[in-house]
Amino acid sequence: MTSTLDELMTQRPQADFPVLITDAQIAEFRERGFIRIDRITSDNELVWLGEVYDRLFEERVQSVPGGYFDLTRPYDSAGEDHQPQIIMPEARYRELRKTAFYRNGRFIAAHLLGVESTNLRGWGHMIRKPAITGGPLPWHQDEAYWDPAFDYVALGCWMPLDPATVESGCMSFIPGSHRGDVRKHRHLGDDPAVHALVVEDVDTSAGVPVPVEAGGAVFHHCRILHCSGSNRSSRVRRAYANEWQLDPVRRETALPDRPWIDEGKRAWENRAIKN
Ligand SMILES: O=C(O)CCC(=O)C(=O)O
Repeated sequence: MTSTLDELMTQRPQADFPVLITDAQIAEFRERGFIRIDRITSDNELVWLGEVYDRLFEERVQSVPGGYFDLTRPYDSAGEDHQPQIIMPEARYRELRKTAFYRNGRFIAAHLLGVESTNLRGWGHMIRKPAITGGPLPWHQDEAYWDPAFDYVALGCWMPLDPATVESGCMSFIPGSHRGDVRKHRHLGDDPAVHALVVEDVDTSAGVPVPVEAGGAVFHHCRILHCSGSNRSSRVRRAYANEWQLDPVRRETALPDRPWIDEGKRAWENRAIKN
């Protein structure tokens, strides 16, 4: 008999998987804006997380209101999802905060950002690229999704649950681009009802694909330019990320407006009214 999600949560394996971070890796992160590590979790936890992940997507779980949507199609589109995302699964399933992936992610993030780990807040998201039909996620900066009235000290810790290769849709990064400003973005297809943002005017020829084994991870700065490819392979590419950040600090002088955020909010609210 297959377990329910609540039953699966009680089967979480021990989170005993210590990791180390070296000075050289910290220097690399600060210079290039990202690093890859070979392993962040145990084999057992990877299997368990895979079962949890599959079940969450099968049931299209909304851990927070509206917390399941396709990233690259208008909200509420009918038919097969191209790139569904689940936001904050740990808000409902607290066991996800006790994993080696979560704990090690926070530990490494604190060293990379040079802050106390107890001051870091984490929230998760899961992105699923189905075999063959899973589309690309265009070039963007994570901070472009966030309110420009605040300053952020933040990074993402992204772990694939299947090998992330160039063929299956690994991420690519532009080394050093995290030192720049947040660029002008727009919604994919110029449709604010599509969640994914695209950066304008970027020379993507400097992009470096970063394949990662299942259970490895990439840490990337919230301003680095990055994207992921489509999944041309015959198996799903599952990824689970936690964003780690200090509490955002209100800026004394605002950064340039990010009109795409308000456009997206309006489209999101219209969607909520429709439902
Ligand atoms: O999972 C992906 O394909 C992309 C994820 C991403 O862009 C991110 O976590 O910032």
